[in-house]
Amino acid sequence: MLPVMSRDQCLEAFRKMLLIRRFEEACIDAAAKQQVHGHYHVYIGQEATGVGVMSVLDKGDFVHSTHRNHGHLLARGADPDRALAEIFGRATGYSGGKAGTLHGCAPDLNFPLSSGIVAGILPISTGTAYALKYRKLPNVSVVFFGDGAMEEGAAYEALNLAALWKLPVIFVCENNTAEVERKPGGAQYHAPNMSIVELTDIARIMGMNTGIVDGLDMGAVWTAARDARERAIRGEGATFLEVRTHTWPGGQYPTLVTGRTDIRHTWNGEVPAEFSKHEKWFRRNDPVLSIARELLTLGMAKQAEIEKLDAEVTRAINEAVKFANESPFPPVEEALTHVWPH
Ligand SMILES: Cc1ncc(C[n+]2csc(CCOP(=O)(O)OP(=O)(O)O)c2C)c(N)n1
Ligand SMILES: [Mg+2]
Repeated sequence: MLPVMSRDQCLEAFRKMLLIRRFEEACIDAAAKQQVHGHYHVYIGQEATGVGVMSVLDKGDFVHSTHRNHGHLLARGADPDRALAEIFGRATGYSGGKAGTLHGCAPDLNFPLSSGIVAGILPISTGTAYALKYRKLPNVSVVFFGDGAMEEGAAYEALNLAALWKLPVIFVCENNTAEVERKPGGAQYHAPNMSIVELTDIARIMGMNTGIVDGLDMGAVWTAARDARERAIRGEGATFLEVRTHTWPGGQYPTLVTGRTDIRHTWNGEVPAEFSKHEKWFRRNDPVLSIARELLTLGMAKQAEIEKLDAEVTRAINEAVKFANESPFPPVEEALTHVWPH
């Protein structure tokens, strides 16, 4: 429920969610035109998680992400022009076009990197937390990762050290397979193969604070992240949050199978006939529509305000697409700069 946040905070958080949604839709369009090269992953369906967590962070906190980093970057306040230019491989991107979609970062926002290696980012974020503690800084290290990371050895090593050394980390495990009934060994193509049922049990037996949060409930995400941050700053160590969302049906090879989000579905309750087999997405699982409905129901925003926000955000993303397309590719002579030889 939203009321734990002020009206201004709610509207700003919702604006960021919409920005992410329009950005990802633009990426899918661009990929269809071969403007995004190689495989990429979008954050559709998980917007309330990144935005909810990021809303409680301080400038001095550090954020780390994965192959699914676009939404985290924008939620942290990244410039959509530079973020999209990076995904397009252009010289004006955050990493001069060399990081692309998989290694999104914004160093000026204390967002040092994302790793495309599943679970590879957990030890790095734990190292950041160690540095914060060593320097006695009043900040936290936040790391986003998928449920799939819990199959990997690197995750266990990072969780162990974070627990042992009481490091200021917030581990945000984005379980985007909430609809899958977890059974030991019962993997499905998009859900990990685990010997346990509850992912939080792993962190709990290490002595960490844990929580399971509904990823459609931005207020709950916000509260859980705020409490985790406060504990970490008090020296009480790391928290492991599992945030559950339902798999967006267009995600595997990103395709707009639920259409371009029509914000009017918030109040007209329509499920367009062409998308009827994804009815649940429209009625319940889409966090953008779900939060918009909450804003309306609670009287925090009117239809016209929501439409205005959407128009502003759409304009900003159209400009980002233009900026990215008009930006040059990095010069060939720079192919070997800013890379490590091996
Ligand atoms: C170590 C490693 N193994 C396999 C892959 C291939 N891979 C890329 S994304 C992905 C699924 C990851 O699932 P999850 O962590 O739940 O993230 P989600 O895509 O669901 O957000 C896999 C297996 C990889 N990138 N790194
Ligand atoms: Mg997953």
